[in-house]
Amino acid sequence: MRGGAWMRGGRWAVAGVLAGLLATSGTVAAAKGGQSDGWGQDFYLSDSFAAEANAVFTFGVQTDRYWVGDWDGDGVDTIGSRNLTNVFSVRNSNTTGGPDRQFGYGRAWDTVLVGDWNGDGTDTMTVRRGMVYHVKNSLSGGAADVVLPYGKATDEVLVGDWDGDGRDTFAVRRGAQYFVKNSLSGGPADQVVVYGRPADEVLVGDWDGDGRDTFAVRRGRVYHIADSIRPGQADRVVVYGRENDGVLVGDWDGDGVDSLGVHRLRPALQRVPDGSVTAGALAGVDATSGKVDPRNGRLSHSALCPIPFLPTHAVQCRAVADLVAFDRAYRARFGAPLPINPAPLTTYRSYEDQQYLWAETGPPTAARPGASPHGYGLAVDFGGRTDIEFGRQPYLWLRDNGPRFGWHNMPWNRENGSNPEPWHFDYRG
Ligand SMILES: [Ca+2]
Ligand SMILES: [Ca+2]
Ligand SMILES: [Ca+2]
Ligand SMILES: [Ca+2]
Ligand SMILES: [Zn+2]
Repeated sequence: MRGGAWMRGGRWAVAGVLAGLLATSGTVAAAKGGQSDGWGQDFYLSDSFAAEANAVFTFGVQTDRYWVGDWDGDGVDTIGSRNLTNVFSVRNSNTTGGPDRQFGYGRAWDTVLVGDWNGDGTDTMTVRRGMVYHVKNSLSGGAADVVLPYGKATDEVLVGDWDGDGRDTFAVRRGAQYFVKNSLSGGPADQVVVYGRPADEVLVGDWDGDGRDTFAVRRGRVYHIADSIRPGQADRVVVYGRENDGVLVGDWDGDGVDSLGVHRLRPALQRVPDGSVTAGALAGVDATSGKVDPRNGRLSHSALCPIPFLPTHAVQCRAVADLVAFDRAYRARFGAPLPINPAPLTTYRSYEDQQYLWAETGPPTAARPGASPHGYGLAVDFGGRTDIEFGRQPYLWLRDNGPRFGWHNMPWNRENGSNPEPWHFDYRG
């Protein structure tokens, strides 16, 4: 029932599906209703707004995306995931384990919203394609139950039960303005409200258990929670988790009150296998050759170092100092950390990870295992929560200043190159 998040439509329209998945912006916010914008299969859920998690478990794999729903109608919200294709897995308890149910729905890159569209107490998926919504009232594949146009293709959409009638509907967000609608139909909004700032990440939940969903604003690890839909001050301000966490909203204990949860990737060297190739064995290797090499993706932990400002990710130790200096210069210019994409596989990519991508997505989406420039720990992909686009900041600054620190957007990755990828930078220090 409760819950929601806003999603940007149409952000996957870039060349290269894997690039779309891992290396460019997608969803910007997260919670029940929308896809979590975070990554990682380790979950920390809290039933109160205390900083401590009371459910800690693992579900899925590092490249999965996540949603929250009450899949079995027992009043308890749990986690659902989608793999790199279109297969959804849902689990009905907030504990470590495999899926209770799996089904294929929609296409791999569809924007998916979760809600109780028919008020039967069970959450299901709606696929959004531009301004057309394909509503499904059961957890299964096949044709949608209802197909409806709604709003504009560029709208950011939130899901919630705004009037407490047990059915979830949409609210359209345009900047700091929210157009709340209590039915899945066209026509004017039932309520229009201004809340927060245009750039805020917004969550939806029933924070006080009155049956109606309202908004919360996330700024880093600080959440400003409002118990009614109205402008003005938050009713509560809470601090939870870490800045890079994906955030989730749900009623994890079935008491009628929504609370927060987070999920995150494990630290880099806990995730990647300890290979046998040492830094010395890589002398003279051209990391950008694109040729299959048995050393690629098999680096020893001794050659890899977590990135100090993004410890879920690693590069070769010899590149770290220059990356940190690059980060310092970026912060001085933009007031934010160097925007390395916090998705998995955007820095060092092990041979096992390359094999997994190859098996899941195949050519031409994935590089042949053992040929990825990421397999030497000397490449990073920018993006994720920051848009990296040719001709715009911060791409222009990264392109022009990266070489001072040994990091290059190579000619073939430039706008008119053979493989245009504004987000991909190689280390040539
Ligand atoms: Ca449930
Ligand atoms: Ca339902
Ligand atoms: Ca409703
Ligand atoms: Ca609860
Ligand atoms: Zn890359």
